Amino acid sequence: MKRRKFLQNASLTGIGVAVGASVLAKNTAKDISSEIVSEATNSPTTFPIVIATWDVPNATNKAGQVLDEGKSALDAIEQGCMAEEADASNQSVGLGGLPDRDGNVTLDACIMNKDGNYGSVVYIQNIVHAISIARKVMEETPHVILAGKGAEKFAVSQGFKRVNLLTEASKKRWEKWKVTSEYKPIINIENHDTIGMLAIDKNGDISGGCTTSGLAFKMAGRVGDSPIIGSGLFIDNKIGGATATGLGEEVLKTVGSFLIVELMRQGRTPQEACEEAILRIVTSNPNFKNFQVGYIALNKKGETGYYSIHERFSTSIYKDGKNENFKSDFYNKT
Ligand code: SD4
Repeated sequence: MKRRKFLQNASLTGIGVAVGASVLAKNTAKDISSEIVSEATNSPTTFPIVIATWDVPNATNKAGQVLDEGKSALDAIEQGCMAEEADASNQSVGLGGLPDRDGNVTLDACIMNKDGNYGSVVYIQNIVHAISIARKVMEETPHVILAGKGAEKFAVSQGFKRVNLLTEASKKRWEKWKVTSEYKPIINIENHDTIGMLAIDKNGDISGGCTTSGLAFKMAGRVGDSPIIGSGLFIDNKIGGATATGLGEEVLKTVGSFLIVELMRQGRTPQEACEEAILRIVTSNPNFKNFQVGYIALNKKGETGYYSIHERFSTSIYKDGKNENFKSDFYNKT
């Protein structure tokens, strides 16, 4: 069982934190220094490239290998995400994901290809590879989203096996949580978390995917941003792509990934666009000190960006045969 470290913000009081005008002025997108980020990841571009949320070397390595074999960005996304879904030690994705407050592990995932097609599953249970079912929804059905029992039935009809996703380790965490039943956003889940992944293949075509078990101990029936087009993920093969991690409700309210792609369309770099999308959240929600959101983005030139509200967000990048993890710059420096 790998180490998992949950960091809770010391100021998790449940009381909203007022944001003074001076704080916001100090932290405008223009002021934020991103030179280190840019130097680290935006050296002259060769394709393919994979970028994913958090420290997920196995996932980016797998996706990178698929791309190095000459396969499509879509294949790389599916297989990269599958690596994380199969890893029971990642308690935020697939097998071993933390359950909702009733003890059910429910998964959300989506995938988007270079042609602007999209497939998604929400609130699916008992199937490990939600990302593959999302792809099947995109490729084998006339729909874009399947939910719950219908999604599970569709998965079984496509040959996927039913599996109990609640591992002993996740069950123990749930039983411990039930003692207080206190529901608080977790600022960071380092090491592993929801995986959002973007890839550009040797032809310069972009695809993306996002897969998660959602927020631990969520209300039964809750769906987050991850499977929702424009929020957890958006791809426009002419421009680039973006994907999100963190408190899905905030990403949904600001349609974060679509916003980032639109900002890139208007000429922002991926880094500037991620910073602006985070700024959009913190300026509209004075409670931002109590939750985390992180974005990653990739443009058509192969430039990458990443940014979060709080520290300790990171991104994994596979590029030029190297698989590296980079710490993200962040908004809340106070
Ligand atoms: C959700 N955005 O369900 C996901 C959870 C996540 O880091 O990304 N956690 O809201």
